[in-house]
Amino acid sequence: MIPKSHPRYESLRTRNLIVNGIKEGITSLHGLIAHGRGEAFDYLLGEKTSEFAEKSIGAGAALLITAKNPVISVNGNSAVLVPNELAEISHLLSAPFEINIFHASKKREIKIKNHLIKNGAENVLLPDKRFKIRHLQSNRKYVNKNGILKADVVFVPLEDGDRTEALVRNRKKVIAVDINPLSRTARKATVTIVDNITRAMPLLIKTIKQYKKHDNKRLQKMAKGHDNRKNLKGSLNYMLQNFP
Ligand code: PTJ
Repeated sequence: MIPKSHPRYESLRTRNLIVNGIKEGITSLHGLIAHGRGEAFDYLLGEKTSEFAEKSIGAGAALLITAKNPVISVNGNSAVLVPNELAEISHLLSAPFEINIFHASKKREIKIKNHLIKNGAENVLLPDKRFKIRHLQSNRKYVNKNGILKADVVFVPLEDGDRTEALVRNRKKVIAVDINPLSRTARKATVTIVDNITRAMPLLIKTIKQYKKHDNKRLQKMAKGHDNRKNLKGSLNYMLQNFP
């Protein structure tokens, strides 16, 4: 049990989530490496959400609300770090989940699904070998026909390199959460939220609730006006200048 007074409480809490996720067979062992990389970038952010991330959260919320068929793609890291928040977003948007993992394992897909359901999710889809997206060689090309296949907007909280690019080439808009502004995912997504997923998700929920009151035209304009490249540059400069 970590005392809340510990100066690194939040960091230790999230480490434990990943470690427990591995013990429970939800998170891949590689998830540890991904998490460590995330922690290093979070130091550069001063473990705070920047104004650039706030901007992307706004654009991402606008894109998600105005999507016809939004879907939330989940892997072994996001499932254990923010399951309740993901479930809340899914309810707010009436968007299904689709499990899509890099380190292929049917067993882990089912474990992720059950973990999401235990945390309030309802509609959780699994990939189906009868359907695939183009421009992707790996196992991740298999998708569900009621999820990623028909989606116009895919929310990808935290993942590795080549799939975002493939999703975009399949004419889908992608909203990614990636604390590394230099990653392939960050550079290829339509909207990248450069922040720790644990801070970004509550803010995204708050923004979706607020923006649901706006009309669609205004939201579409906001989403269209987002310049991802400029935002990534801003995030990177923020990190470089963040020393006291
Ligand atoms: O469950 P699977 O098999 O799909 O595997 C999931 C991981 C994450 C292990 C897999 O997708 C992978 O290997 O990812 P990468 O290539 O390590 O990339 C993960 C990205 O997420 C990196 O750019 C990290 O900086 C970033 N990241 C890690 N932790 C966080 C994060 N971004 C936001 N919040 C975090 N907490």
